[in-house]
Amino acid sequence: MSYWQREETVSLDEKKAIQSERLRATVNRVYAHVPFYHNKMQELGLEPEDIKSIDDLKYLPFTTKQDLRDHYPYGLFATPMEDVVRIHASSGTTGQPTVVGYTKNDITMWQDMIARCFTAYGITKHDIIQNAYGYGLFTGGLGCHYGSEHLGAAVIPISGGNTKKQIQLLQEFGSTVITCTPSYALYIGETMKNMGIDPRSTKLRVGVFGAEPWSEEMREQIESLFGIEAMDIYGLSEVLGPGVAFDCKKRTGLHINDDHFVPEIVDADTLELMTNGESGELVFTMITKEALPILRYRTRDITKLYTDKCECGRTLVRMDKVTGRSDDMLIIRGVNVFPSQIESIILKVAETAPHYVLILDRVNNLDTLEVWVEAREGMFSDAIKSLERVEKHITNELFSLLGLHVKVKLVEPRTIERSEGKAKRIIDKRKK
Ligand code: DLL
Repeated sequence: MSYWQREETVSLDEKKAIQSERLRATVNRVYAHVPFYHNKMQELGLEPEDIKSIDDLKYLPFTTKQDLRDHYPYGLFATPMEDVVRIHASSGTTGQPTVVGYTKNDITMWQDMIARCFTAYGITKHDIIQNAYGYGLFTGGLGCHYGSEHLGAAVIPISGGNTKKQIQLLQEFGSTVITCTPSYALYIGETMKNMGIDPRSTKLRVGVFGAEPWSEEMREQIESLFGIEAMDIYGLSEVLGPGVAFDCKKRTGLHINDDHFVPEIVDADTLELMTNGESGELVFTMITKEALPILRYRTRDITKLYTDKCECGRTLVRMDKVTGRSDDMLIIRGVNVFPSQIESIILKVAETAPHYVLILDRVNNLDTLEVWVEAREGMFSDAIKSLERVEKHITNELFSLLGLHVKVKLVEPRTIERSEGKAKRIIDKRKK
């Protein structure tokens, strides 16, 4: 078993000591340099000396995306701009983008976090990495790029999109690793098939997929489509970008790099701390970031934490695969539904392709949910009866999982919009 850094396997006592020291330093710094935290801590009657160890994390104030927006663009930075060497921003569908900054040390740390993930996936300097995450303000492209170089691998900076070119390079440059969103991987595989190219015929052996929720069923589909190992990478711009957490080969959850980002799980409504193994909103405190150290950032991602040691030897805390965000959770007639739950049912059905969209509407003051899913090639020439049979089967499966009647519509192959980055799976007509 190989690791990138010693900190991945330290004893829990040593980890606690590392975290406590780093937290104290961070709290001192933000108190001195970020008026937002200075004021918040004063309101709570907290002095930096009150935070003695990681156990005192719970006394610190939370930070939300709105707080970042309110201090747009650089108001929460803890270093002067002359020390900032990189700026990224998350697009966000509404309002201002969220701006994040990095010092030289932050970039070095980020490279190491990516190298940790890639090492756990079995990627080495001998690999050729086709980096199909978008380059630009999005953290995916440059984050994985610098990490790949740091590892010593050869990175192809193709960015997202340009699917025919992706396929050409996969074939001609001998890429052994591809990094992109899982939905884009499916799209590349599908395009290869349409061009008469077997997606299993390339040298690819590992895929590094993240930036959006994807189910275990989606993982199986991608693995069998390309004949590769599909590994999960998690992260968010406000905390770092890609590289906050990663799958290991044991696949018992994602290891969080908790010597840099300390996780907590809270009840999203009451903000009460949950115990390990309980599901709730993931919160991160960045204890080594220089430019933008955020205390108790509410991610909106829903997951659980596990502290027992993984068979891989890492002592980094694990979290469940993130299957949804609290703001993506659909509340349909009082029932909480995550798109990923629907995905896992659809992908088990042989007659459908892994492309779907959820359409929400309100009819006579009642929420309705329709699931449009593509039929596999050839299905549409079948009798209407067999289409109806498949629709009914999915409706029944969804009913037994969710207790909710969902209208399922099989649509013709290649009619649902494909994505080159994060997939858009929800059309909410109620918001109009
Ligand atoms: O998506 C960073 C990233 C780039 C991660 C490339 C992995 C690979 P944001 O655009 O700020 O950052 O979006 C962050 O995406 O809060 C999750 O809701 C979701 N997300 C990211 N990775 C995963 C994953 C990047 N592996 C938001 N599984 C996060 C599920 C994920 N959701």
